[in-house]
Amino acid sequence: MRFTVLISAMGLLVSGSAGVCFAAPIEWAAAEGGNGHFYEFVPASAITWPIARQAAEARMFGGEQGHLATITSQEENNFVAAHLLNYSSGAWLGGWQEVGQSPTAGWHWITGEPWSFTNWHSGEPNDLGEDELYLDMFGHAQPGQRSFWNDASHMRTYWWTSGYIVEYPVPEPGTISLIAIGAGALVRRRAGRSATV
Ligand SMILES: [Ca+2]
Ligand SMILES: [Ca+2]
Repeated sequence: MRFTVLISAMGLLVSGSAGVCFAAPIEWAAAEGGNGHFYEFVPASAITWPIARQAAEARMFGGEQGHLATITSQEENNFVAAHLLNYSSGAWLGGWQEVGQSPTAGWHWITGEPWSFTNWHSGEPNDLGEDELYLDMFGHAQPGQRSFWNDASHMRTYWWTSGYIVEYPVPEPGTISLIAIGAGALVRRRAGRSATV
């Protein structure tokens, strides 16, 4: 928990210096029943699922490559919704469906994890008007539907999807302490600078 707070504080520093409101990766810690993975919401309006997937896989944290988040339990869904959706009207996740299936069949996670847990909103997945083969999570744009899932088209962008959620595996040993040290140095440098002006 203490570590999560430290990383979150670093996220605030990052957002403050960049002038962009988003959080740095936060840990779903084992002490909270989590898997030790890190998650972040990346704002990107008018982005399609394939581009979001590429962008997620280009990101690194703790020496590990990211990917669109794979939500394989209610607890993981709850964590993501609680910690990341405040920034998002909705977000792409790492689920996809084979072409030519019924709306509910042929779904996979991009990591190859079993497709066993789902959190579809009522009436979803529905292939609304066309094949909708890609997964998004509703956010604050739809208060009554927040944290529930929708199938959507890879060809389109959506007003309720303002970015994507990236998941990172457990960091490589030693990388987090370096990040923490870097954050501490940044705090000291900023504090010193503000004292002189
Ligand atoms: Ca996952
Ligand atoms: Ca749909």
